[in-house]
Amino acid sequence: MNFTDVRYETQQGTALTGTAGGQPEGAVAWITINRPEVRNAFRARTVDELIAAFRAAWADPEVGAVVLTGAGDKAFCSGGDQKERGAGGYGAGAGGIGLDMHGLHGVIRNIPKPVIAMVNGYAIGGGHVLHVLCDLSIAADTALFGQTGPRVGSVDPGFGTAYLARIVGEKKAREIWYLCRQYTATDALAMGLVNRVVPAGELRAETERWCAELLEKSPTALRLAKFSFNADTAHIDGITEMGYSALELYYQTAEAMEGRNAFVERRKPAFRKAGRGKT
Ligand code: 2NE
Repeated sequence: MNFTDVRYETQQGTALTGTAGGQPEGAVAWITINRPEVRNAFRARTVDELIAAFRAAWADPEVGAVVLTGAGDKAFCSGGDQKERGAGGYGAGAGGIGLDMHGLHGVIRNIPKPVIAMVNGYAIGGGHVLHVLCDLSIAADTALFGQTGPRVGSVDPGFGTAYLARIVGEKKAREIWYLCRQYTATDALAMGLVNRVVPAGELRAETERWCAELLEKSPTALRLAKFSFNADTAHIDGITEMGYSALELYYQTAEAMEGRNAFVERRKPAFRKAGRGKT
């Protein structure tokens, strides 16, 4: 697959920062969402490329850790591209809403190698969900976190909601989803949403150090640990399937389109006035 929206690179363990004392075997796969002009929002093609990139990392026996990040210094990912979204969803991609979110969430969870989210800026909406699903998150002190669904007429059901609650607790997860506020990296660290916060200029080096440590560990033990953690939340997969089916129907309503239109037109939405009828 030719990548236009995503960059895929591998870096040998011996070239990582923090390897002076050792020689980590293997390599790290760097997957970068490359749409900085829209704060690294994803469209159908981006999601398909991300899935292909994760599969490439999965298939490469040299790769022992994967890093997901965004291009530029403003955003990790701002979720679904609202300019591509209509009443039928996001276009021609797989999945009822035109984005194969279920496929992407599945490949992040099921790739048998640790995935680190290197959060270099906004992690918002469906982009926030991506970092939540990664095994570990390392954030720049400039990063901002939050969900926007109820503000833009959307929701990320299943892992986007239920798995977030596993991480930060039910009360906090509901606050994040219902109020659609933005949280600083310090807030995120305090609620256990990220593993580490560093000055923006040190983000890459710190992430490389974590990768170097991972490469020194037994790949099979890491794989078993990851699948063992996953087993406890595997049932959420079914809710995700059903939730995206419901989302497909919701996107066809005037209420949902009002949220999307208000974002694009840079105004406050009037959900009740729009009503729940079909567009
Ligand atoms: C990310 C955020 C907070 C950044 O704010 P700021 O002020 O730094 O930038 P600005 O001016 O809002 O954005 C810069 C450019 O990027 C575009 C903007 O429209 C703007 O374009 P121009 O006016 O320069 O032409 N842009 C940013 N985010 C975009 C997006 N998601 N889609 C399309 N264009 C986008 C701020 O931009 C923000 O809040 N963005 C929207 C976040 C959002 O609501 N995402 C979708 C949530 S729903 C979702 O992701 C989802 C789901 O719920 C279920 C399934 C799949 C996906």
